[in-house]
Amino acid sequence: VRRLKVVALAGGTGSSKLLRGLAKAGVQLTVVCNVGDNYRVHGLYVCPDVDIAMYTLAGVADRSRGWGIEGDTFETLAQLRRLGAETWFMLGDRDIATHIFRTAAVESGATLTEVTARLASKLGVSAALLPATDDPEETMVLTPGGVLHLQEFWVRERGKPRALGVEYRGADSAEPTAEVKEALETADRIVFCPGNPVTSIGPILGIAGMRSAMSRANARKVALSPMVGRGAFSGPAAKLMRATGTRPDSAGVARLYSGVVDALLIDSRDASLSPLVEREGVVCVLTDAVMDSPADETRLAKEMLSA
Ligand code: FO1
Repeated sequence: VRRLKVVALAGGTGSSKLLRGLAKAGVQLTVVCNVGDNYRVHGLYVCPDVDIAMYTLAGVADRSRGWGIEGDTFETLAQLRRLGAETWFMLGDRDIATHIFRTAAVESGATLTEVTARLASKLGVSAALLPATDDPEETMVLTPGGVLHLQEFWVRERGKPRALGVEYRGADSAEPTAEVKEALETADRIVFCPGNPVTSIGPILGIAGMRSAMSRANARKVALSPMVGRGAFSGPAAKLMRATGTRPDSAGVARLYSGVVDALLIDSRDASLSPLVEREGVVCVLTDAVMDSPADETRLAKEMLSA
């Protein structure tokens, strides 16, 4: 029998839990990763959302931190600090190998798509891992003190500055890759992982031509909300949703995905938001949206595939 072709749109930490569940679901999995939070540091090209998906599917992700490789050491970073370099963005020693490999490949002409496939294969990932675009795109946060890259806002400034807006710089002239378009067109189901709708999934949907590629896809499109009440399970979702004028709850998520997804799974505790979700033209499905264990991850993956 032919395996179900599933395309998952993924951002960072929140997304990776569902990816783990999907990887165990016996489907042919393609992961389309956000690239808006890619960041250059010490001359290295770091792609956090590609890497969290890759390390998660390779079974080496650090689950407690939500980024990097489990058991990694930070000797290189300590030495960089001795040399007086800025070290607020913490790179582990083994993680740095990924960035050296990627930077060298891209500088000798490989696309991000090509080098990601090489890295994933070497790490034993069987799912297809695709950056959403090979073109430059950067998620920028507008603050009273100026425009900050998402990593500067979230990691260096610890998400503290007031956020006035979010911009996907480069998105207008970026294009989904041929691999992404093909995956979407041939998918049986498209799953939106519970990533931050503004900084994880938003930059994917913001790429010129991505929404139309989505609408050309016949597959049913199902999203899992990352919000319970007025907060997210992790990360700066609520603050940045407010900054973009969206209510920071699952009704706001439905508004952002309106016209793109067919159904949104939200936590049962937010059952009262169901009419607001459906007003956006999105079928609302109530579930236990918390993923605290591998059993939760598997259960939610199954629910996403049958919703
Ligand atoms: N997040 C942090 O909060 N602090 C860090 O020092 C940090 C380093 C880091 C290094 C590599 C990497 O792939 C991710 C890293 N992250 C770190 C996570 C990252 O900033 C965000 O969580 C993602 O961009 C959100 O999707």
